Amino acid sequence: MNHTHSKTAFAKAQQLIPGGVNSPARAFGGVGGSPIFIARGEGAYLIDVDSNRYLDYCGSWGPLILGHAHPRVVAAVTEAMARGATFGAPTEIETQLAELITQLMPSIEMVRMVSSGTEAAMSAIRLARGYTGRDVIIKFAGCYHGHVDALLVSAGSSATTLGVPTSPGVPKGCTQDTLVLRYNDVAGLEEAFKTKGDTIAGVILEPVVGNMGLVTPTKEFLAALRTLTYNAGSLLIYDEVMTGFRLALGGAQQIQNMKPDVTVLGKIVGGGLPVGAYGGRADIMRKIMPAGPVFQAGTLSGNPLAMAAGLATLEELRDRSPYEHMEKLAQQLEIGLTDAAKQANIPHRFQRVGSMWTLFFNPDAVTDYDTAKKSDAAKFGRFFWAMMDRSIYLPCSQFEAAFIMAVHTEEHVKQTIAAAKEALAGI
Ligand code: HOZ
Repeated sequence: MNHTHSKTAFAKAQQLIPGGVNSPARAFGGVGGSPIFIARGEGAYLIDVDSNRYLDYCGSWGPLILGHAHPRVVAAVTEAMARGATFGAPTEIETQLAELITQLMPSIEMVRMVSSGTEAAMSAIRLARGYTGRDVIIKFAGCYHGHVDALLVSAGSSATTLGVPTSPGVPKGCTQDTLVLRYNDVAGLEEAFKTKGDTIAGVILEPVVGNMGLVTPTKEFLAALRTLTYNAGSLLIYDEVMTGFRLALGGAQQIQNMKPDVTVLGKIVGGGLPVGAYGGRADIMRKIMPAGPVFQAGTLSGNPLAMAAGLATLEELRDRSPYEHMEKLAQQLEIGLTDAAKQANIPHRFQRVGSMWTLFFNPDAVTDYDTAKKSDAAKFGRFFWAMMDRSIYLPCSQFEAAFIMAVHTEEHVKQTIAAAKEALAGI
């Protein structure tokens, strides 16, 4: 496959943009080689600047559940743009999107829009601290909540791919109140609450982890999270940036039958435009300025274009529910890729919830950060490029989830399985 234009574009970008990219996850650091530069997207396909066409399982890392350039989203954004890009004053569409979010996720009684998942997570922990008057936040190793100083410790996603335990530039003071525990470790959680319960403002987690590859919580872990936070007066914060509106209309909390106090949203809620949001119980959310004392602000928060993209996306998901379709395809993919890996004699674990999945090059179940890190990332890199050679675009790291989109078809899945058979046999 010819990548000449991508290579030239990357060389130029590296002179002007650190590392040639505006976010490290896309630099192909976990798989080697240089990133392809994208010219456009069409439904389930990405087309690069060398006119190569790929079947896409990254979907811009999750937001594009409806596929690229979905007509309803394009129309909504085009109309909004014609009315004006931003006013820095309230618009009715912000309330419309807020209303739909509260209908789809009943634990969210009020919601505040921001411009990224990072901003939403940062604001949610400030709110937890402001609401409880306590400082300590518990996070879990391998979960990623954006590049918030206080949460950039043992973080997943590109921090894991690139081996960054804690970034330079994050002062010790910013993380001294962050307690990092092991995902799925009930005893560790109980111990933390026993010794420090009255200092814990909140516990933040990905309720199904996408950022160390796909990792699921145990029932016991979820039950302990809810009970311990409730009893200690701490807030349970669900980071549903990846899972929100994806695992079900009501997110991971719907399929887990959980009621977090605060939920962090991003990706799908913006339909591909830069949006984050955080919401929860009304008594908690009323602590946010100007209703309450916890400060948080943003010129482009609730931006009309972004709201239009998010609203059109959520309405489409509500009206045409693609979840069964995606589940069926995901099951077929799981069976096909698992068989292909077995035939090639490759130690593996295929882990999946709904349309989120990871093929771990790991003989054991991946339940936390330590087991995730035992995966053979070099082998994943070879698999990634072998799939690229067969026109399949996967997230470029072993430590990320891949996504089925509503526009994928059975034919796409068959093509992917056939490609994987060849790819796995050759690595
Ligand atoms: N949050 C995305 C999935 N882990 C990564 C996107 C990025 O860092 O560019």
